[in-house]
Amino acid sequence: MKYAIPIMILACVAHSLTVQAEPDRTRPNIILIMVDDMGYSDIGCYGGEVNTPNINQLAASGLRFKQFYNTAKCHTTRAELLTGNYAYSIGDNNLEHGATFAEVLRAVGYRTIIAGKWHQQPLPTTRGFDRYYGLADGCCNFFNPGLMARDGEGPPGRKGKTRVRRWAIEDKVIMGYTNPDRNFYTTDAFTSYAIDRLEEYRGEDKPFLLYLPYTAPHYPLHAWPDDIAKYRGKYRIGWDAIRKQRFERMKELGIIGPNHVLSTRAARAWDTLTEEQQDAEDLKMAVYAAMIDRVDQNLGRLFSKVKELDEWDNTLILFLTDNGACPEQPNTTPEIPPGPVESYRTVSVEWANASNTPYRKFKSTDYEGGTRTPFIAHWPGVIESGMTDQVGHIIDISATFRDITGATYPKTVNGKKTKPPVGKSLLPVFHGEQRQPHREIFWHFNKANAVRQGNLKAVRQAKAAWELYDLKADPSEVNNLAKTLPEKTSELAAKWEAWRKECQKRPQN
Ligand SMILES: [Ca+2]
Repeated sequence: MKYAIPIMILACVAHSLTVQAEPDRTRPNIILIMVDDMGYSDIGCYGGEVNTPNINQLAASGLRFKQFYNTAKCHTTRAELLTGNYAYSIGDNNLEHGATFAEVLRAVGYRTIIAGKWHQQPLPTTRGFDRYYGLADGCCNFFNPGLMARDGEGPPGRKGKTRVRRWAIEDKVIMGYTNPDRNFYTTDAFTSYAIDRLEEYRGEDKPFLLYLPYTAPHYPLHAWPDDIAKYRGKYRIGWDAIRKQRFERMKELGIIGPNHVLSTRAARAWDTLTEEQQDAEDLKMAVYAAMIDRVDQNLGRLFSKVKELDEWDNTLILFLTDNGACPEQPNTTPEIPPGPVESYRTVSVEWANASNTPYRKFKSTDYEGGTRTPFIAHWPGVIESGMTDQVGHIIDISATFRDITGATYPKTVNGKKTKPPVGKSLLPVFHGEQRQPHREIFWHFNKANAVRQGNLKAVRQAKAAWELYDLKADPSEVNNLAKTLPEKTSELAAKWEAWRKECQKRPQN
């Protein structure tokens, strides 16, 4: 017994050293920016030709992740990002067994603001956010999310005649929101709301959390004419040339390495199109680029505000996309070209393929073209500029916030027990250290399934046979190893099935 006390003391000291590391600073402000359905290589700092100087500047003085993942779909990404747990583990549409990072951070004194796309039930104001403005639904018309035509305009383009989009201002739902101001455009409006809130809370003795999930560049293709004009004609070289150009630029930047190859083109060769078709395709991609350009312009406005408030040096900024570029084709106004409020158009499959250069496939699949996201972390004085190959996932973001602030994950939220979160803090990576990686990372959306263990990844679509890729030797997923390594393939498939069963277990209240 005489050694019991010293051993206990040693154990306590060891515990405090490993678990209760001091946070870097006293609770920085946090801005989490997410774009919607944007491909891996659209922005300049990841190899794209779209003009994104503000995001590029963030990347130049921040950390770029080369292997960071989302869930390949809008609402599941939001569920996992917000709660730090897998979507089907906590309730993918209502987060009923998870705590949002707003709930977590508000409990340690944060002012919590969201402007943009929520895509969950119920509203953010019931899930830890003090203030909300935006689209509670999945997508909408950028100029007029409602049903009513405004003076001088035709009826707003919509996905379907019966489709009414859920909008909200604070805790009030508005089914079909029409703003009479002809200068209304969602990307601008979300940013203005965010800037106004930062101004409103200027001088408040609280750090802020600003979650800014933009709806751009998700369809419909809507942009201001001046922004479209900057890109009109630039895409006449076609998707084959754009893919090659991006691939070379990504190699030059170091975003991809010597083992990357350009995956096979998704569909039509550009030179099989008529001149008229090529012109129509050029317009589609010009509008898409203009939408991303507009996000960047708005981030310039936001960053100026943060600097004016003298908060820039104490603000962690994260930027990512919620899933890969989208091949869906709900073109409900084929007779109206993309751009204006009356249209409802999408990019072609081939452009989505180019957006995901060099990776295969798209949104809603668990191939790298669906799940790999550009991810930039910027925090003056803490994060040094550079790039990292360390693998991360959006479930890690909530864990990172808790690690930085010392906040804890509540055991219950709104009377429901939470499941313990599975994300791991990115703070060691921010510090330039090698972190202990996840043993496995899992994906599941609808018919898309995948698991990554080290560099090996098993993936399948629509219950087809599992495929196996070595992402170190073959990051573009062109060489299926399932027949060469059948035992490993089966082992990973079994892990995925076991994980799926674990997700279905819900805590009993
Ligand atoms: Ca999306």
